Amino acid sequence: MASRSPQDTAKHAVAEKAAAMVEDKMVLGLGSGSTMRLTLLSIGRRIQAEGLSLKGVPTSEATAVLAREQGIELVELDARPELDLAFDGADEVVPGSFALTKGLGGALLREKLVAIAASWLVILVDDGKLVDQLGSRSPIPVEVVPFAHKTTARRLAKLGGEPVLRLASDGTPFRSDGGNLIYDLKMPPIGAPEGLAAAIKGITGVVEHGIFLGMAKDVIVGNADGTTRRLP
Ligand code: ABF
Repeated sequence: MASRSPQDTAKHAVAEKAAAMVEDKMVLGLGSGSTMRLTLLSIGRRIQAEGLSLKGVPTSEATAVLAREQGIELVELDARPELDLAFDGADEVVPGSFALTKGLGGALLREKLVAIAASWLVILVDDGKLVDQLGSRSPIPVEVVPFAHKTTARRLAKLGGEPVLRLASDGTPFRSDGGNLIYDLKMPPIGAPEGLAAAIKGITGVVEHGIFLGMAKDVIVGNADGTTRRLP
């Protein structure tokens, strides 16, 4: 078996820890990204071994496919608007405030809808994602409607950053699962994310942004040596 990179070791450790939090009959929020993929596989192993019966709301088509393969029954958020527990990855986490940047995977709108619905949102990251201020290592993804998106981008630029239209691997504009475009807003480190979040949300044409404030209840961090820690 090929040896794991330190980051992979950390992600596997976090995934195991998260899967251990799941209890029979829970309705879960299921985030997206590579750490979530490993978490779904770990949950799948528990379903096989222990016969757990679980339902889940997926935040992306990719997560929906994998969750179903693991034996998790998919449900609509409208049918189960209160989730017992949700897991998701993140691109940046500020220890202390648990402010997050999310959305580099392109699923930020559904991720935020699920995060808000969860009684307990657990964020799963390797320790490279910890930052003092949002914007330090990641741009802020902003999902916008395609209509007049360049005009929306010009308004985003007035907030002091550089909006870059996200492209798919074939060079065409990336489309979210909802059919929208994403601008990655490169910002200097953000001292007051509340103000920026409100300003972005106030621009007509913006559907949602990747700043998540006051949503995470728990952050589990994976270390390169395969240990994990919970942020206080
Ligand atoms: C989702 O996947 C996103 O909000 C975030 O952009 C990304 C993190 O992925 P990974 O676990 O692969 O770093 O959670």
